[in-house]
Amino acid sequence: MSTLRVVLGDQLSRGLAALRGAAAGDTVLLAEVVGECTYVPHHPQKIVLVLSAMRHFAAALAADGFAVRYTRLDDPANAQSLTGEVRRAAAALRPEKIVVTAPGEWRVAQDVAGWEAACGVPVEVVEDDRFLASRKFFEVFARGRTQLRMEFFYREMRKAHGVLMDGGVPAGGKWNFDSENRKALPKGLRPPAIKRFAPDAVTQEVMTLVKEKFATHYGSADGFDYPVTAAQARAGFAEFLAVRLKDFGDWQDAMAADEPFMFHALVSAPLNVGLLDPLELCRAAEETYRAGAAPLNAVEGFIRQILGWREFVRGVYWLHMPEYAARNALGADKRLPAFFWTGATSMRCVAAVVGQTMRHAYAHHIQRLMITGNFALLAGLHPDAVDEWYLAVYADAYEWVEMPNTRGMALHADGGTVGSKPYAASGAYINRMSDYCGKCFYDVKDAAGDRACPFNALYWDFIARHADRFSGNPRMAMPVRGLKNMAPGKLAAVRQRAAWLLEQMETGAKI
Ligand code: FAD
Ligand code: DLZ
Ligand code: SF4
Repeated sequence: MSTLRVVLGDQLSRGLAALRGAAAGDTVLLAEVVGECTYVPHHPQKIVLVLSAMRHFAAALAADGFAVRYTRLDDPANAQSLTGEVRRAAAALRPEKIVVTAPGEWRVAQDVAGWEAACGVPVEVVEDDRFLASRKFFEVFARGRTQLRMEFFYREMRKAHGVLMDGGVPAGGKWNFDSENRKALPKGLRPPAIKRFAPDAVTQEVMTLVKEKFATHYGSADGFDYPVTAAQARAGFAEFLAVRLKDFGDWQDAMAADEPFMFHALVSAPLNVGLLDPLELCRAAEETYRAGAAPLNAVEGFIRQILGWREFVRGVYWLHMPEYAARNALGADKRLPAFFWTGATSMRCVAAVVGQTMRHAYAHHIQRLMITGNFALLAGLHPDAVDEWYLAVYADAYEWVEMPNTRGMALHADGGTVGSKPYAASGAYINRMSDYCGKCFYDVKDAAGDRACPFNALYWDFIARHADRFSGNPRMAMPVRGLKNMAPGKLAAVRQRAAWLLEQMETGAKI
């Protein structure tokens, strides 16, 4: 019985469920299609990463004896959609069955649901067991709980997978060392250089193609140096374990204008296309701790991101889609200001994060959450526009992970499913955790004057706009009290400044 085995661009794992049990006569299909490159205007480096990794993966499969059907983006016969390419392959090969691993995104799962009718061939969708929490596991975890909290899910995951456990108890006697992960960066501390990967001939060809086809997208393919094979991705991770992991915990939340990567692992992009395995990453980090080469606060912090947050947000996404995509609990309705796409703003923190995002298709978590995300939250930008931006600009962005982080964690638009309180912060937080403010046009200590930091005015305006809602949330008691204690004259001046800033943005003027 011949089977057509479809592998999507973020399913480039040799152990992929749809490849298991492949037999002589089967064909593996990979297709580069314009539809997947443009459903949002992806950063060219993200497209290069996916297409180059697909080409390398297909070549490795073919070398191992698989029959591979590969559609290039510039093939004149290309139908330019996943459904179109599966239909074309089914018509040419006449398989008795199509097998595909469950897609990561709701949008693509809807497409796959139409393949049987489109191709006239039975379609088997097999579970994506590269994730460590199955959808069933998450449903059982969520059942009967009024609130889903990552921390409780994470503990279940640690126990279920035996990660950082000493018998029945967590290593070091504590589940979570988050409170030891919030240090500001001391002056003069320079993170080590990152291992990057010079494009080979395959990648260079893809870069030329992408530059030609997607010239209008934000950012450039130039400077692309992501890993595009599993071997490269493992080498990049090995370097993180050896050089940066020991400091990851201490400076996880720190930001610096000239240091886009700090002590982060840079594994999300290769991990999300399937070049790395999440459990292997956690086990390797744990071994580093057990060997005494990295402290527990760093290792636990790293494992929590992968075994905890990454699996948790995926669980939330599939539990609540498709209605999650329409949530807008705070009624945010403003347009995305142009500086998200250009970086042309006098706010040094925002300009730095947008600038490095443009150059590298990367920003680390606190930059995404507390600079661009925080700004979008405070200014009341519409979640659809913010989601589109995050999905387009980061090399690691797929809706299953992007949306709960953006709409949920950053914008609180999901009403508290992902986080129990909004991550709203004024300039004081940014000043404490970064070196952005010292050389900024704005004054981080001021909230109402002409040069007052926009984060300050927008912060208090945000708390004031939603004071009724937040007064019922004990975790928001402090800012609500702060608002009540503010002299009425001062509050009026601050809110006037916020109104002016919002108006400037609405008219497209620079702030
Ligand atoms: P490190 O800081 O070294 O962390 C290690 C790994 O942990 C990451 O590679 C990632 O796989 C995982 N991880 C860490 N935090 C999270 C998280 N909150 N959710 C899921 N996984 C996490 N991550 C994506 O992979 N794709 C996205 O599209 C994405 N969008 C985001 C949008 C917003 C608004 C925010 C606040 C966060 C988003 N994140 C996203 C999470 C996080 O910012 C990135 O995973 C991280 O910055 C990737 O860099 P790194 O590999 O150096 O991570
Ligand atoms: C992100 C992406 C891009 C840019 N291009 C392709 C492609 O040409 N072919 C393909 O199979 N997949 C691509 N992808 C990844 C898909 O969009 C991905 O499978 C969905 O986002 C589901 O997670
Ligand atoms: Fe950002 Fe305000 Fe600091 Fe300027 S002063 S860098 S706008 S937080």
